[in-house]
Amino acid sequence: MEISKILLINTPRVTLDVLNHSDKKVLRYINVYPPLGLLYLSAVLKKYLSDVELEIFDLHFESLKKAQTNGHVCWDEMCDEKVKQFGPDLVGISTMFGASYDAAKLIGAHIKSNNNIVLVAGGVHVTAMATGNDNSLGFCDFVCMHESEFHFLELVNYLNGRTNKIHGVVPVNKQLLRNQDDVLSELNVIEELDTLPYPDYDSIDISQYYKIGTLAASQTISYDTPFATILTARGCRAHCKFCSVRSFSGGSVRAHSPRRVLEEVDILYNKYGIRHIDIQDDDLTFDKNRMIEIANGLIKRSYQLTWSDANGIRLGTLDDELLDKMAASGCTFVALGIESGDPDILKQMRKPLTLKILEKNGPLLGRHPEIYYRAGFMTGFPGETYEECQRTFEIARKYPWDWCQFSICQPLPNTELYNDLLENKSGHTEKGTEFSTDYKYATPGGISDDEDRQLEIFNQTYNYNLILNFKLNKNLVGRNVDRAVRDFERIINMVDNHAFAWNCLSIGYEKLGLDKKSVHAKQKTQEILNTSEFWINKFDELGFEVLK
Ligand code: B12
Ligand code: SF4
Repeated sequence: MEISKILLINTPRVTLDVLNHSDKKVLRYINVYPPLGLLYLSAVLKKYLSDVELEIFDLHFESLKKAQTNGHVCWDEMCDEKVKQFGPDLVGISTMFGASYDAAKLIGAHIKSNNNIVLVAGGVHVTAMATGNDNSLGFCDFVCMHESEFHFLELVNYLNGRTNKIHGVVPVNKQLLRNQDDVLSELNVIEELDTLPYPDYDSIDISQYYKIGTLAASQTISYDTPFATILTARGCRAHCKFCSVRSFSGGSVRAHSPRRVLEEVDILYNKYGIRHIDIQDDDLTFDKNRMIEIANGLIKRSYQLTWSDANGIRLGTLDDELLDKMAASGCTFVALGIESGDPDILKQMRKPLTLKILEKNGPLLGRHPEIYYRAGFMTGFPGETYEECQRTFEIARKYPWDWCQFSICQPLPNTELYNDLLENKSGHTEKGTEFSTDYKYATPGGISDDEDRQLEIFNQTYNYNLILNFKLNKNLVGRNVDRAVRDFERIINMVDNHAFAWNCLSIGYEKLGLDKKSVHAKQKTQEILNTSEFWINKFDELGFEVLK
């Protein structure tokens, strides 16, 4: 078999049900990120294999585009059409998280069943599945593990008979191996990131992404801002128990040089007209001087360009000098992983954060309000009590971030948390993948059967969200009403019947002197309350007054 044509597919992150049955307007606001991992793979393969043709098919982007123009989305048909038109010998599928794993399995199995094509899967989630010898991998022939630029290149060379050994690959279909010991267990780790070519931005229509969807940091840019994503470094110094970065990328940070980062920004800005960049790093500010050098380079360029880090920066790495530089260089949005307000839970999580760091650096944010801060909090960590959870709420209330994002603890495969739960409990854990998609409350003994406790965690978390982000929204009570209004407008774009958001909008518009809009928002609130007992009860339970 000769591999001369490769098709790389970005797996959709939303279900067919959502694509085909949602309000078209809502689909416009779904996150649609350029498939950065596939762009790196494409760049490396094109650099080293001049006789192989490669195309990227961003099925997430194409599905959303089709659904928004009233087309019926059928992945089988879309893939069949693409496979027929391009004629690949090998198809690569990316599976980043549990949420897209089912889709990857369906698409992979469909393509394999109808064609004589080698199917390769890669990405964080499938790496975790293969590490755990999960029995759901039958949809592919090989899994390329971890960062796969060179594992994938070597695999293609192996299949083409140019090498006899492969690193970083799990063979699912062993018949494709010439000898069973051709696979070596060591990984090919990319130590010097600058040796990688730039992501192959030419292989997708990157300047069109902003027309189809949004970024997680989109509240600080207008919807007509062309955006892209970059990765300036890989890995993270911390080892939070619930996070898979360490097991995927190793325990240190490998970084591109500031020169190289700025060159990539130049290309995105000048060649593709990009005006906002979201940085995907897990530990962007691991080296303050490096961050300042990048920021200085951006300032010097005087581009009409903004940037964000919605993946998360460590609060403990920030200081006035750094935040000044970041803001001056166009940073509009930073996410911060705070997770808990309880010192013991923070320790158990191995979060690189203490109450002391919070006390010292929390107030910093208020001194740099040009940047929008979204703080992330996790509830329901195994064994967490109601009172410990309540401390998270107090901390969330205390510091001047713009938005608090609450999530219920979700054990991700190939994390210490997940492995502990597997060890401590049988029953529910026979099928390990259940953890990855479930949002169930977890205890140290495994996923809880206690439905009352699950419900309590859910209600507590949901109520925190309604109280802190709506009823007591710091911007709405006077700090930055424009910013608050933008947030609530964004919410009703996605959830038109959110009565708290409409009530907040009526308050915000009134404060801004936008009387007509305020009246409209009041009417909308009232309309929802006329038909929804749920919202009537929530206003009542949380003591939120409807603006009359
Ligand atoms: C951007 C991002 C998102 C974006 C979407 C990105 C996208 N393209 O669609 C958004 C904000 C929407 C998002 C959402 C979520 N995310 Co996210 N996200 C990321 C983030 C920060 C960056 C991804 C990235 O671009 N990486 C850079 C590229 C270069 O790396 P890569 O994609 O991994 O690709 C490399 C390899 O994986 C491999 N590879 C990848 N694909 C393929 C395919 C083939 C064929 C081959 C051979 C190799 C290969 O080679 C590539 C090059 O080295 C990662 C963290 C991280 N550092 O990766 C988390 C991460 C992927 N997300 C994660 C999670 C958990 C989520 C959420 C479930 C969070 C939540 N609780 O809501 C949601 C998903 C919700 C949903 N229903 O869709 C986890 C996944 C862990 C897991 N096993 O599930 C990660 C790893 C973060 C973490 N450590 O916890 N996310
Ligand atoms: S600091 Fe963030 S990226 Fe690093 S290990 Fe913890 S959760 Fe993961």
